[in-house]
Amino acid sequence: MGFLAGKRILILGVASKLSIASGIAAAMHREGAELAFTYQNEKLKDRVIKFAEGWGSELVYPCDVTEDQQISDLFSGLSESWDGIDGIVHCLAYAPAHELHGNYVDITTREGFLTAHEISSYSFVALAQAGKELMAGRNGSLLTLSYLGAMRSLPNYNVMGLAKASLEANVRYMAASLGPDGTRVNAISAGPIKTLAAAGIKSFRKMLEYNAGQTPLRRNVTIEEVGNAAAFLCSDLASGISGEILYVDGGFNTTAMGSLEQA
Ligand code: NAD
Ligand code: 0WE
Repeated sequence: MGFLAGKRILILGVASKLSIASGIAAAMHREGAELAFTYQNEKLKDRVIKFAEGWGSELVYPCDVTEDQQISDLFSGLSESWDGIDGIVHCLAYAPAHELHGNYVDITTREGFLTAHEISSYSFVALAQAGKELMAGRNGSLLTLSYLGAMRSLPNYNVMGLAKASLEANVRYMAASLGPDGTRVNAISAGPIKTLAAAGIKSFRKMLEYNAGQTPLRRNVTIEEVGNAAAFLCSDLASGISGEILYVDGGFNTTAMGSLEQA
């Protein structure tokens, strides 16, 4: 029996088979969880329904996190099939493309700043608020995905770094707020992975190569590795862990000068 047997977990952010959310769904399905999914827009609907089928799920709901109504409809829809939720996995982020290329101080706009923070950080607490009642008293777990750009500056990540810093603080405040209900809140800070969100980033390939060379493990991480850590954090094996940012990055964040091999 898998270590997530009997757990009901909602996953947001599947867009393709390369999505980190897909790696998480595969690991959680393997460990015996019952899963539900959301899609951002009609363009993604049929694709997510097909993926869900592959992971044994018929529970698929629309949810654009910029719409309060869609967030509230998501949980009323889900409550028709589930009398409780054991986990919510928040695997989404967005900043307008023009914010992610160029000199931070020169290019950042008020609108881009607000959009990045709304979609990438506010949405996490909005989902927690809407799902709170269904999660209370069942050793539930909330999980989100962050990136090292929250803690360190790096080229072009720009306002997304601020949004991830906000998201990580959100994890700590949500953990304090929901702890008394028995609900844990954590983040995984993943190393760079080539997903759809990454495909739009200029010189992402160069970054992946540099990152692999400077990482203790001398390689990049996979969505399977992030999936396994996510399954652990949402399971009772992690019952003592809350408010934590767990790095799944091959050790990259722990060095100051990873390697001189390619210097
Ligand atoms: P992805 O493109 O596969 O997933 C991003 C998802 O965000 C998509 O499913 C998209 O539909 C969703 N999304 C965007 N705006 C939305 C909205 N308004 N409402 C609902 N959904 C919306 O890319 P990914 O790399 O798997 O990203 C998942 C998470 O992992 C993000 O939080 C990202 O910041 C984080 N992350 C990615 C990497 C990486 O290198 N790929 C590294 C660390 C963390
Ligand atoms: O969080 C991310 C990327 C999230 C993301 C991606 C896009 C591309 C398409 C947010 N918004 C958008 N908007 C779009 O229009 N990552 C951790 C991956 C990533 O993105 C970078 C990185 C890394 C790593 C951007 C610049 C530098 C490094």
